[in-house]
Amino acid sequence: MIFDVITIFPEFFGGILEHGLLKRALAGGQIDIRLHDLRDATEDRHRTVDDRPFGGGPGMVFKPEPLFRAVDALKAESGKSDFPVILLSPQGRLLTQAVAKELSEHARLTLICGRYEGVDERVATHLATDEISIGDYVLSGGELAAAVVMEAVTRLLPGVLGNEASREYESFAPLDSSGGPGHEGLLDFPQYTRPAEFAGLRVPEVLLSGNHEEIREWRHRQALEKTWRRRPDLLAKLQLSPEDRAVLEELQRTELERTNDVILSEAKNLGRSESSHYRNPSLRSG
Ligand code: 4HQ
Repeated sequence: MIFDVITIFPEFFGGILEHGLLKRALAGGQIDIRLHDLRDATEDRHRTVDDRPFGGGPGMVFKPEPLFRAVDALKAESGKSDFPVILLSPQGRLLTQAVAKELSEHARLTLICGRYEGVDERVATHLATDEISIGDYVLSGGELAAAVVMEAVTRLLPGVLGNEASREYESFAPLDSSGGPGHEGLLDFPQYTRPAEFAGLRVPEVLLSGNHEEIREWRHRQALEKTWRRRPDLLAKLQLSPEDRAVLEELQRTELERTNDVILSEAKNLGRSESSHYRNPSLRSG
């Protein structure tokens, strides 16, 4: 995979290329990251990349010409023009594991990093083939977002992860991994390591039991329950087994009972604090 990154801050990427996964993938030849200083695609003496917004308003906007020129140079150099050109922006489609997977299937990706108030809209409409956002918050530049895209995509490339199996166990593992030991779109089950007791906190007994079948079931149930509590939106997209659906129905029932108990005891407390005249006899406690 070749990543072409267009930025006014190529030095920004120094650190992340020298550590961890990206460093290893660079060394292993699975990826090449080519940093392009947008100012090299300017033609004026001051290497101008920005200008004031038409219509007024604060801040500056990236001019279209240097960006079009920079991408044209990549097309000329590669002899191709069919690679994705991605503008990082909060208006883009959200980066998900599925989007990362889709991007990882290309041989080459161009990432455009904006700064300031944004980028002339003609870049989004007539140069970029895709706009991607890494989340609903505001960054000062596209560089961090580009780094996130590169990391998420690189981990999916063949031969990059030392342990090919471990990816399957994680949150957001590909949905088509059924049949394997994967957790198919669920959040991670909790992990523990030694010591078995720390500050009075014990590791769940089942994990120390050595019973691998029970451990597998426990982990799956933990993943299911955590996903149900924290990310029900993820569950809605999954095809659950009848066993899993039974587990969720049971969770729902016990949760409902708990809520009812809370409401009932609050109602009783209310009754106690008000005049006995208005007290509902059915709520009166013993
Ligand atoms: N940006 N996901 C760059 C973002 C962003 C995001 C705001 C992109 C500023 C100039 N990019 N502009 N969120 O917040 O990708």
